Amino acid sequence: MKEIKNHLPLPPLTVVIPTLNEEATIGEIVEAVKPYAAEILVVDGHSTDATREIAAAAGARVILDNGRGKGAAVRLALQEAKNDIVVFLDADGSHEVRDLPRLVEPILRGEADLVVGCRMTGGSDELHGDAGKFLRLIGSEIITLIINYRWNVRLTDVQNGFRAIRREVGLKLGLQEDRFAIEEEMVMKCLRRGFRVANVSSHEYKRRVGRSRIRLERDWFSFIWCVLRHLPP
Ligand SMILES: Nc1nc2c(ncn2[C@@H]2O[C@H](COP(=O)(O)OP(=O)(O)OP(=O)(O)O)[C@@H](O)[C@H]2O)c(=O)[nH]1
Ligand SMILES: [Mg+2]
Repeated sequence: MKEIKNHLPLPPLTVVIPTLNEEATIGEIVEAVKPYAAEILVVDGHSTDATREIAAAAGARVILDNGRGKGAAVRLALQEAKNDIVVFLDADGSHEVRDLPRLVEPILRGEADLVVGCRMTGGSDELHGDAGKFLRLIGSEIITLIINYRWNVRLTDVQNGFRAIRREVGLKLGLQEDRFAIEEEMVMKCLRRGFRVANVSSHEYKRRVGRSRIRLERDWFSFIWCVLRHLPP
């Protein structure tokens, strides 16, 4: 158990950080999660910069994904993780590491199987300010609404990559998405199987360096298609 001031004691956690060319930030992210993690697993998408070397030098276990995308990395991480609770955190500095204890608390209290950090209530620097961000915000809200009415829940964010899941649950879901739709697929498959999903507010910062790996034209289609495919009873 790790004692964290003002929070429930943390059992051993695996913190998974998917990376693709994140040499500018991966070192400090690994350092930042150390107080909370029993295992730090960096799943790398064949970076061509020094991401893997920096992550390993900072103390993370580094493995390679199959080259198909972040979703493939998430699926591999669930298999490889050594602990019962797995936390996912991006490598670009956009997630608030200090929120990690709050993120896992609903699982520790036995109230949830999957907890997703919520940018709508926690605030986001990525979803406001220009037309592209506005489209991401509206798209994300619509997907959340559809899921809420389909499963009669009242979630506030289903796409944020900052999340915690019971490993046993994650492995039962039969996740298939290779790219970024993995996040909403995980939520929908949990709801479909009767697992409990919760949100916890967490601020999203702008990616610190480099550019997003999401390509709106390709990935928004896969986001919408993924929702439609999993809706029928
Ligand atoms: N292993 C692996 N990680 C990836 C891959 N693509 C992206 N990532 C990582 O997944 C995380 C999320 O990717 P981002 O490009 O930041 O996507 P995003 O956060 O939706 O986009 P921004 O909001 O613009 O940052 C980052 O840590 C990336 O390095 C991949 O193919 N394989
Ligand atoms: Mg990002």
